[in-house]
Amino acid sequence: MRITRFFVAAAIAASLVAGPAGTATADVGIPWRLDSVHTSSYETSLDGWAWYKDANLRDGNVTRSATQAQDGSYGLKFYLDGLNDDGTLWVRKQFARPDTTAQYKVEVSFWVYSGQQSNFNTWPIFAYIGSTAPAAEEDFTSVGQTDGPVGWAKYTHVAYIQPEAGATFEVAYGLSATWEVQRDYYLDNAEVKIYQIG
Ligand SMILES: [Ca+2]
Ligand SMILES: [Ca+2]
Repeated sequence: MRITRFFVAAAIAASLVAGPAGTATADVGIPWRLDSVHTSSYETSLDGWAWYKDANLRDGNVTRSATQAQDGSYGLKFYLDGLNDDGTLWVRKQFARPDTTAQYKVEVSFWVYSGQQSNFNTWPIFAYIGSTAPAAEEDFTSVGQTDGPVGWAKYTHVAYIQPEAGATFEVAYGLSATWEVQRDYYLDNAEVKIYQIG
């Protein structure tokens, strides 16, 4: 995992305790105030999110689809060709910081649909918040696994942005192939919350 000055120690601890629908507890007592919420349900467009894959993924893409939706009628279909037994596919969007002199807390949440339940052969779900764009699986934080209970499950990741980190930051989420099959997963309803102190 790449750790830069972008993350403080508390951010690492928070990401470890933030699981599916989980709540980070590392910053209890800090008076975080919600500054803004950016919701993407993908009903008419990708809403500024663009998809990327790392060099290990044999093939893959992200398209809007009405096959499954957690909110509204459309979601994102992630198609992964896992025949390399490896590879990561994600969507990414850049956000501006309202005030570049203050520390911020950023939380991204999103929903993943699993069409089956499996006790093995689950695929890791990843999220990322950072000052530069992620390029490969090792840049991401694991936030859970696919194919738990059938249906939709929510995943959350939290990070902290230091004052010196720059005027913009990148948010990304997606999943990795770990099995030699081709699969579709549906994701929807991403929410990026930006908190300011005080
Ligand atoms: Ca939607
Ligand atoms: Ca991998």
